Amino acid sequence: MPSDNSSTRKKRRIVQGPLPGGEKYWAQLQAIGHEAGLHSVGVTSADPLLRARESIRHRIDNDLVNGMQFTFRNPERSTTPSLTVEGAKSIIVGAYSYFHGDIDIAMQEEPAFVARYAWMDHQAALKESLRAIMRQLRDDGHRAVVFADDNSVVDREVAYNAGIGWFGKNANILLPGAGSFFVLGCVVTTAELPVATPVQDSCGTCTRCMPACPTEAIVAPGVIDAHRCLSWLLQKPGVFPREYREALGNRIYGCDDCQTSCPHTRNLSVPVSVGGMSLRVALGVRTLLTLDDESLMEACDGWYVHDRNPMWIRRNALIIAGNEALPTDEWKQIIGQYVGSAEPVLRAHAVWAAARLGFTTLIPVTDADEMVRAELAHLPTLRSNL
Ligand code: B12
Ligand code: SF4
Ligand code: SF4
Repeated sequence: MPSDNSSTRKKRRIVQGPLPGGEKYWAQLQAIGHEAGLHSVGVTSADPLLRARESIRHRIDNDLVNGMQFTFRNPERSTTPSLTVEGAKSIIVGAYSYFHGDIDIAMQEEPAFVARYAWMDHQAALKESLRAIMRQLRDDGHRAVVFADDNSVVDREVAYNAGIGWFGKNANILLPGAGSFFVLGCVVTTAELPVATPVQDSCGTCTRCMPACPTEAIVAPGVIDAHRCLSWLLQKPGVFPREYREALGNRIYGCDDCQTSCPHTRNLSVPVSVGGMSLRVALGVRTLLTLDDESLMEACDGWYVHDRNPMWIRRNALIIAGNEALPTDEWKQIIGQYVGSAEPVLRAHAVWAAARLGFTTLIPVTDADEMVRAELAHLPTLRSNL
């Protein structure tokens, strides 16, 4: 997802004399960030992120990446701010709350839950706030570019360095007194600014998030195994690992368990107003499985969907159906349609759902595709609550 790295040179004003920097200037920029809606604003140097680079290499070497690209594709670039913004001296980091309290949903059908960070486009709101700082820097003659959830910067590492929060054992950055329901982004700039001191660890002896993870994906404090993390498995193309399908429950995008189990996040989250915008807390599973391609992609707007192919959302929805649907005639018809799909991936997950719901007459003896045959050889038993 490219950020705001449109021609910086064009927008930068030519200013005579020394450019502003230092403590007073930083206080002014910080105030602009707060005014624009950022909960916390910090600053660090634009030096290479050597610890993050080492961690990324460690994840790659220890087979914890499971096909993720993001910052793992080009670790050198993602951890060298000056390769992204020439002459970069400082990184201003902002945190934007995505906590909207708890919302009751009344749905006519089985809900498929969306993790809080995707209830609305929080990244857009975050970037808008960061742009207020960027504009001031550019007006003053500095180079300045906004990044958020972009592969050019490791957001959590710069947030930690900028004194925004500490690294929780759940790998998230937790803000003192406010928890981790925050998206993070930054402005990489040529301005020279005073560097913050990192926040001290406040996890202490707590380890609650580790056993709270439904798939035991937190394999060491701060280390996530992407072979197990539901958040990644929902995005990754291919067969959803059989051993984690039941644990997926009714999640359709993202997972919040390692955060909702955290006492800091659960008790101290800072609610943010959405200004009349609607929140996408959950979508109906039946709806997801019956919409046409275009409407489905619209319903899931803003999500990372591999190759923008709605098939991956349907694959995930079929697993939720196997976990949550009741064995009614309507469901039999829906699952039956997917058992007859031209896409092997959908047939494979549909036979799994059919077995969970006890629709044995829908399940073929064999299939032309190897992936589906593998499913047929490992069918689950009827769901225990049916
Ligand atoms: C790849 C990625 C993922 C992957 C992998 C996550 C991971 N932990 O590596 C997947 C798809 C699984 C994922 C899931 C989520 N993600 Co994500 N993700 C990213 C992305 C694109 C890159 C992260 C990265 O580079 N990881 C590389 C590894 C090496 O970094 P790390 O795990 O943070 O490692 C650090 C720690 O280990 C620490 N460290 C070193 N030594 C020690 C020792 C101890 C004891 C500890 C505790 C830490 C520690 O230093 C390392 C280097 O910084 C960033 C955006 C970006 N451009 O940065 C968003 C980002 C990290 N994700 C974010 C969010 C919101 C999520 C989810 C909560 C979404 C959801 N609800 O499903 C989950 C949380 C899962 C989790 N527990 O981490 C936010 C985090 C906000 C925050 N407050 O921390 C980010 C920053 C996006 C954004 N701009 O807001 N994500
Ligand atoms: S996001 Fe969910 S699956 Fe991933 S580490 Fe956290 S609790 Fe585990
Ligand atoms: S649950 Fe405990 S260990 Fe995990 S991030 Fe929160 S405070 Fe740290």
